[in-house]
Amino acid sequence: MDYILNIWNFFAANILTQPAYFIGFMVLVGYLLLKKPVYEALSGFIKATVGYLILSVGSGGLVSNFRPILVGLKDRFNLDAMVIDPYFGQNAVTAGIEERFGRTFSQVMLLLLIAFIMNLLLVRFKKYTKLRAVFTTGHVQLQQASTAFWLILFCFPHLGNVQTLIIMGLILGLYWAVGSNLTVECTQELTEGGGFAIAHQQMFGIALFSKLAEKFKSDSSRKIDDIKFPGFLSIFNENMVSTSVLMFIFFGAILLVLGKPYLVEMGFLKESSNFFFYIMTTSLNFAVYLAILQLGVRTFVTELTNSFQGISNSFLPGAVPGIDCAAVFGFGSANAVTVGFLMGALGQFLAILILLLMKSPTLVIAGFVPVFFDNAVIATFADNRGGIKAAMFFPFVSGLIQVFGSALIAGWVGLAPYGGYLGMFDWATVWPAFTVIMKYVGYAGVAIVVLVLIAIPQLQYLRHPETYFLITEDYEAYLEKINKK
Ligand code: ASC
Repeated sequence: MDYILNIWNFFAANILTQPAYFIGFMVLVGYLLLKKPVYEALSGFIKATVGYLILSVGSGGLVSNFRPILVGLKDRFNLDAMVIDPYFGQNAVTAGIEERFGRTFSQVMLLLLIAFIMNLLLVRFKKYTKLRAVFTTGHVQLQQASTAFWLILFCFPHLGNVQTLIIMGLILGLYWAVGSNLTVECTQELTEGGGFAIAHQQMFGIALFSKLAEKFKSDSSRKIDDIKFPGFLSIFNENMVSTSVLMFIFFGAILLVLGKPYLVEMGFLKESSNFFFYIMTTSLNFAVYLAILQLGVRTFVTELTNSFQGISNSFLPGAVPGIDCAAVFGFGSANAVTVGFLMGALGQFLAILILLLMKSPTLVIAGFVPVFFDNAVIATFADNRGGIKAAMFFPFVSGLIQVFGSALIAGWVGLAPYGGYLGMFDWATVWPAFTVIMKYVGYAGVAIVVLVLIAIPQLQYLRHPETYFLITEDYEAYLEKINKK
């Protein structure tokens, strides 16, 4: 048994929780199952892994460069506030779990095993479960596992370790399978049969806003990239230029507020450096990392789509892999990313102002990851279905919800004093709802949450039984069928 557990720990630590290798590994296995020569499978492994690592350079660069700027506002003004950001959220759980519940979360790898196997089984039996996607974004799974651990202990503080593990495995495994499954239709549409779904932290949000965005569709609604600015404004037609200009204004304003002395003190720039050029370089770097990220997506997505056929043919018929939300930045209107980020930031800042004015006991600082990744993704999907108005409106709404939802839940469950909360859209909406149900209804509440999650894919299926599986199995045939209708 120990031996098997060691192998699992090795696999979990080095592959499952390292999306680059996990994606590479799936590509390798997929190509081998398709009976491709070994050298082709290896080359696929390398391309997919390198592509994913490129994507990580892009998204990591965005996170590490721009998060300190937003968080700086907290330090600069001595605010006693919690940061909504997955990494801060994870740290807060680690810092508080012992003090608050007398526990440590040592079994997280075991939890991942249970939840992952559950996800595979749910998809394997898709005839009954109607679930079509496997969650593969390991670093996000770890962040979610720690927050879920806290929320579940908050509801059932006296639960034994084994029981906690079972409840978490059940609910998290279902959330991963059901959430990523919810994104199948809109992602296939956006990527024109890209053959993947989203496995991240705003899956219910994507499904919800994609649905609502349809209401914005009219004969005159245009997608962001269809809008062509005339005259001097035409420079905005170029994605790299518009991103740089808008980020210069946005981050320039924040950096000016922070002031050069503070930034020098924090080691962001040297006393002798020119402040204007520092702001300029920082803002232009945003476009740089975005371009890197998109290159990464282009490099691995095709490999993944082609090779996953092998896995789905052999083990998981009609399944798609659920991957990082940043993968959609390679599709749809390029400027949707910038628009979503800015509108989401507007929503978050407005919500924070309202919290301040209402003297809320829990203050929130906008974290870069929720503001950027959630809202840029929501904008990309909303733009695809409903055009520019949807792409502006929904990220704004999401920004408000992220702040209010996180402030309420983190204040209530006692995470706020430890400085952070996950803060992504589903964790400011769906998970707080689960927590309320479980806290007040007890074990029957667990049953309710599980039943609701199980029911969601069934309802999706009932709405379109004839094309539900076709959309992942054969996208061309799916298109033909809906076009005929
Ligand atoms: C997250 C998280 C990240 C980013 C990244 C986006 O939730 O923890 O590092 O989003 O996955 O590409």
